[in-house]
Amino acid sequence: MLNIVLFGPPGAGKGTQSQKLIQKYGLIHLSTGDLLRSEIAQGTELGLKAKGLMDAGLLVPDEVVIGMIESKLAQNPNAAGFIFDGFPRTVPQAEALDQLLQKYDQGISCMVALEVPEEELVKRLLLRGQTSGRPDDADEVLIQKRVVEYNTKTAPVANYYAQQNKFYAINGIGEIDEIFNKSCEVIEACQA
Ligand code: B4P
Repeated sequence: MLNIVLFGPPGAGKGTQSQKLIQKYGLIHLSTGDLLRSEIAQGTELGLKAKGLMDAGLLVPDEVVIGMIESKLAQNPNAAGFIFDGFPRTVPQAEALDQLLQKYDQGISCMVALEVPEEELVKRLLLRGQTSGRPDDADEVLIQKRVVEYNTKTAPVANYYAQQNKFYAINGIGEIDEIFNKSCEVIEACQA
């Protein structure tokens, strides 16, 4: 089993790299951002609650995202493995993920962290906002708020995996294929 946590600040390239990695390794893509946007699009009660927080650049409560991941794991008992994209985003989410995977006698193989400076993140997200229609990409103040949320609540998750010797950082600046190749090198090293 190969279970990868793809980590990084908003706009680091997690979604972009996930698409390439799932194809290469035959993994299931679990993006909590995509799952939440799908709940919003369907107008579910969960989606309605999440929308206000996401549009304000804030994290959705842990129990909501943990519940979504729990049901996705249960729906895919025979998967070759998973790419967790945008999850875990807090230390309690990381602890919950370890517990959920234990039920299936699995664990996280490694965390691949994409490192991108704040200036570049803002640039990328504003550019994406021109076509994505995502309210959270619409203005710089909101993007800065997401970065602050990342620095305070999400960045400590890197340490959680570093303590388990599963943390690998990659420079997230450069061509998409170049970053992909570096990610594959890390994944293959942690698989060996
Ligand atoms: P996400 O959907 O995870 O949003 P994101 O961090 O902006 O996405 P990502 O980092 O994948 O974007 P990508 O790099 O692919 O979360 C949205 C919101 O959902 C959160 O703010 C939060 O409210 C909520 N949420 C989600 N998960 C949660 C959780 N676990 N707990 C609580 N709340 C949660 O793309 C960015 C842009 O960069 C793209 O336009 C792309 O084309 C471009 N790009 C990518 N690689 C590039 C490169 N190498 N060079 C130049 N541009 C590049």
